[in-house]
Amino acid sequence: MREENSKVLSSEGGELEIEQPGVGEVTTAEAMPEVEAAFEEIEIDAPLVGIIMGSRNDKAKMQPAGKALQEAEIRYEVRVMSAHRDPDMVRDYCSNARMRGLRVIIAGAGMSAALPGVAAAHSDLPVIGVPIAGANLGGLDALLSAVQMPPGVPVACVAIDGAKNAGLLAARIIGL
Ligand code: RP5
Repeated sequence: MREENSKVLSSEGGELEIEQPGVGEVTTAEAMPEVEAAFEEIEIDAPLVGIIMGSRNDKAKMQPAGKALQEAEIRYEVRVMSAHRDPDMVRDYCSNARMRGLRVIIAGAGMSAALPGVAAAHSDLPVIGVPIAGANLGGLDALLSAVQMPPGVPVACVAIDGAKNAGLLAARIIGL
């Protein structure tokens, strides 16, 4: 049995008394074990890490992050969304991330890699940036974009094409 605000919830079934402070009334509520079971299942299956990337073409470079998380038995999800091409999608995903149960966001992008910074602007979760090497500047463009964040909007940045370390770091953050 656990207390949550003014409610007393039981996982053992049976009728519960719910006292509402200030009202002075005592009402009864029927326990709904099936509903509680459904919520428990959601918690069990919910991913803890969101791996996002700016393009489908980044997938191969980002795969080691997923592999590291898989080896650490940490659930994750993968989404493609570009800070420049899909700004609304990035905003919605990142601002809902904590509510959905995510605890870390890994954001990989190449060229002018705004995705990690934009993710950190829309979420207070730890964001790990992965700068991805493009055709022209060897990833220096993406590295500087991810690492040169202004004070107040933190992004942890791994090496160019360093997705494996992003996965390992996310696992360490979750293990704190
Ligand atoms: C970035 O621009 C992506 O992360 C990708 O690395 C780079 C090029 O994107 P594509 O033109 O290959 O989709 O937004």
